[in-house]
Amino acid sequence: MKHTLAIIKPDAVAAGRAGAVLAHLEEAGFRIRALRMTRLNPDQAEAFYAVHRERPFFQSLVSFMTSGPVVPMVLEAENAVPRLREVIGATDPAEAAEGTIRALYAESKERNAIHASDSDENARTEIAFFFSRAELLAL
Ligand code: FUP
Repeated sequence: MKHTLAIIKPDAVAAGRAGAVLAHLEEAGFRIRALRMTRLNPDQAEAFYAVHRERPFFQSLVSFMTSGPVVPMVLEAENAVPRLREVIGATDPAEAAEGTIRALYAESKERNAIHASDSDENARTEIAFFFSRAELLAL
């Protein structure tokens, strides 16, 4: 699978790091194939993170993800899903490898700068969540 979904989260956008994150992704070899800036409402954030609904951090995560604009995008590379997971680093920036996006730009486990799909199946679902079939036909 050549495509995955990334979201630059509200902390990184608010900190003026969206451009730096995009540059990091391009330098890591990803092609940006679709991209927009949007702001999620609570229904959208809850639906996107539905698998985490029972987790103790769920409401806080929804509140954070709706706190400001986000930048969802479709990225292309060979083995896009595992490759992007490497480039973003661990969920907790304290555990993220040096030079990864989260090591560089994340503030905490919640305010961690970027989302990336964690499986090919989730990548398909998450890409379809943000981008229409018409937009994706150009890919
Ligand atoms: P990841 O796939 O690395 O984004 O991590 P998870 O799927 O485990 O978690 C999804 C999101 O939940 C994270 F990006 C941030 C949030 N989260 C918390 O806010 N607190 C936690 O303890 C764990 C995750």
